[in-house]
Amino acid sequence: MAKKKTRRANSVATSPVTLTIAGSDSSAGAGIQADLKTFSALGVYGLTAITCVVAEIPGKVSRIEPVSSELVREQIAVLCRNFPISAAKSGLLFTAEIVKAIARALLDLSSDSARRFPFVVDPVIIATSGERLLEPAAVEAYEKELFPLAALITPNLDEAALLLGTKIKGRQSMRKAAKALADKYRVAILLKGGHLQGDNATDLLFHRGTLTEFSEPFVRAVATHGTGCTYSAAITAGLAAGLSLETAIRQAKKFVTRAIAQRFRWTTRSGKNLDALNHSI
Ligand code: PXL
Repeated sequence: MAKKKTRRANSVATSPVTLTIAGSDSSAGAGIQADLKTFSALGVYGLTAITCVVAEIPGKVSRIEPVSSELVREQIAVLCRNFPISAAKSGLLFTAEIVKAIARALLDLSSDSARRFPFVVDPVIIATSGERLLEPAAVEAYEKELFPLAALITPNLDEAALLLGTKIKGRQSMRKAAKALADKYRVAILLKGGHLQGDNATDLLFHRGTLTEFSEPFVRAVATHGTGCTYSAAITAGLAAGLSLETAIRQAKKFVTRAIAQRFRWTTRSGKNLDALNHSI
């Protein structure tokens, strides 16, 4: 990742530029807020295109409303026309119409080859808490329009099971699923096995016919959300800084593991724990 430099007062800086296209999480542990904090911690400048606004606390979504698809598209268009974006990611997109608007905005750019950048798609369908976050019709729009534009797709086990229409249980079926997804969508797949509890959280990258394993100690933290957002944002930051896919994932996995291990905790008056990732690590 880019190093943070100590600079004299009043000196102009430049930095790799990233873009996140995602939802706003009012509790700021996931979504756009997690992405921006991750980008800052890793020394890249983050731009944002907001897709929807979520009123929530960790573990409980209270209300979601979309931004108009025209406004989503315009945010992406003005940013891409003007900033030297090196890598982008998507997070919660909420509706099929928004998924399609994003695909169109990115396709408009790709006719200009100078503006092409790696695009990491975190297919946010189901939150860590098990809550469904994406309208069902949007899955088909992802498959037809957005996955073909991706350099990497990062499903968790529930999302992978939904995309493949199978159950994924155990290491062997995880390997099969990563390969099946890569074959189905013809793109690199990072299948996150965090929800398969064990001593390690192991993820599998299937890329150009090769399977690579990424393992870090599993941190038992029940109430954290935004781990997937943080992970894909950290990968995007690494790609923007010029790292290979493997190195970007390896460093990102270490970053998200530390952010969980050093999480914040507050207790509500009713005795419930509110946990949030710590991105300032
Ligand atoms: O963690 C998934 C997620 C992504 N994006 C937004 C969210 C959440 C979970 O709550 O609110 C905006």
